[in-house]
Amino acid sequence: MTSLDYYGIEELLSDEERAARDRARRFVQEEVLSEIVPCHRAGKFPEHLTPRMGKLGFYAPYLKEHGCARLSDTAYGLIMQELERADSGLRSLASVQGALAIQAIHSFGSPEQHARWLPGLVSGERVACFALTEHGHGSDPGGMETRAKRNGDNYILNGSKCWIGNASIADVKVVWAKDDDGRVGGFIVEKDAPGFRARDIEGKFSLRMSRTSECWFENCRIPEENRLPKASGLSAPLSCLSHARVGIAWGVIGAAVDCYETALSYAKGREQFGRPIAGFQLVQQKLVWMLQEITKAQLLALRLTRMIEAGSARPVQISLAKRNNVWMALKCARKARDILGAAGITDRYPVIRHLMNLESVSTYEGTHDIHTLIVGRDITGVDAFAG
Ligand code: TGC
Ligand code: FAD
Repeated sequence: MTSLDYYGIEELLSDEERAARDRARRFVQEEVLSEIVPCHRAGKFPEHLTPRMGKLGFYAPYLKEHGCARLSDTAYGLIMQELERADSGLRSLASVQGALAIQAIHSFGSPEQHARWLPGLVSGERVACFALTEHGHGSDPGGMETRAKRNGDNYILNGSKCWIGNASIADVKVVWAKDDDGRVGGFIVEKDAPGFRARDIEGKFSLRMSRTSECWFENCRIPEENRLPKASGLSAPLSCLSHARVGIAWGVIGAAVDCYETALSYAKGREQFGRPIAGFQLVQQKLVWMLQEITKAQLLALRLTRMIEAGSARPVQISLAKRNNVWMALKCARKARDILGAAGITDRYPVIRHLMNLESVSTYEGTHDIHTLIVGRDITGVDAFAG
């Protein structure tokens, strides 16, 4: 299958990276595409894909231990691109399970915690969530109100979280809460922990093929050994976000390419005024804009993961890539929908679904404007978040 590659990015990839991408592409074509429209309409994730994606090594594939795939960061990005080409909800599952939950336990857990939780999560036999956002604290997670109070050999968790992917079904919940010293810590809440309850958020027009929940902790007792010992302060969850934002910067290219290819093919086949609409200058302008911005986004994403592989990337550079590439993909989806005319509002074509999904992607993992201010702080030295 050919795909948009105007500047020969293919030549810059290793054989292993191409193989990882092709494996993900095959999985999407053979096992996912036929499921998407019914699942999207029903507002359900095809749960049987969770262990299948684990088997294929899609969760935190850049990690080298605990059964992870030991691939490059670029290969990770390419896998996310193929998943999001199908649906942002599919990539989201891999982001939450891998780059957020597995990453948190891997970075901040003890060897015993690694052995206890990582194998089941990497294989996808167990489902994880990453609970940072609260009802009253989204962009400012540092203001979180959830508390973990020490009580003998336990912690007592009180508070709530909102907009959490898979929280209602997760076997392993990575929950961020402040301890008695007011420091942010990471706590593992296991399935059926007394005092935990969750409810799925209904009525979503975006990311419908993904479960999103709100949840509450009411005197939820968890043993001391469920605290991640190396997580101390807000930088712990924020460092996990960096890994997921890299996956998003690559992933949304997949959604944009799908929109571009759908619009190009439609424009060549659709006739108005006696000729294909692809021949009209205004339509060509939209298609060329998409091609141009996708190509720039590909080069940005590739350079970013090459810097990560070399150990030289800074979190602000990840912010810039997340910000630019999601913005680019949303604009592509919007232009593609326009080119499809009335057909663009139905799920006979993937474009309107990508467009709605990308609205979530623009908000989560730091909104477009929050990333503006993160980069703005870096280049000006002035902190727009300081009160
Ligand atoms: P600030 O002072 O900036 O930072 C606090 C401490 O954290 C460090 N830090 C980072 N460390 C590692 N990686 C990063 N990306 C980091 N960003 C900051 C920082 O150096 C500092 O360390 P220290 O040692 O000095 O304490 O804190 P602030 O309160 O001013 O933060 C503001 C801001 C905007 C940067 C931050 O809070 C932020 O990123 N807000 C956006 C929130 C967000 O992205 N939430 C995502 C929730 S998870 C999610 O959406 C999952 S959806 C997944 C899916 O389905 O795909
Ligand atoms: P707010 O922070 O209330 O922001 C509202 C508006 O105000 C935005 O436009 C924002 O840019 C703007 N704004 C805020 N502060 C400033 C400022 N200082 N300057 C200028 N503008 C500002 N979270 C998790 O922890 N785990 C998950 O698994 C998860 N999954 C999600 C799945 C979906 C589908 C969605 C939609 C969200 C998910 N989130 C998750 C939450 C997500 O990270 C937050 O929605 C996001 O961080 C924004 O927070 P908010 O929605 O509370 O918006």
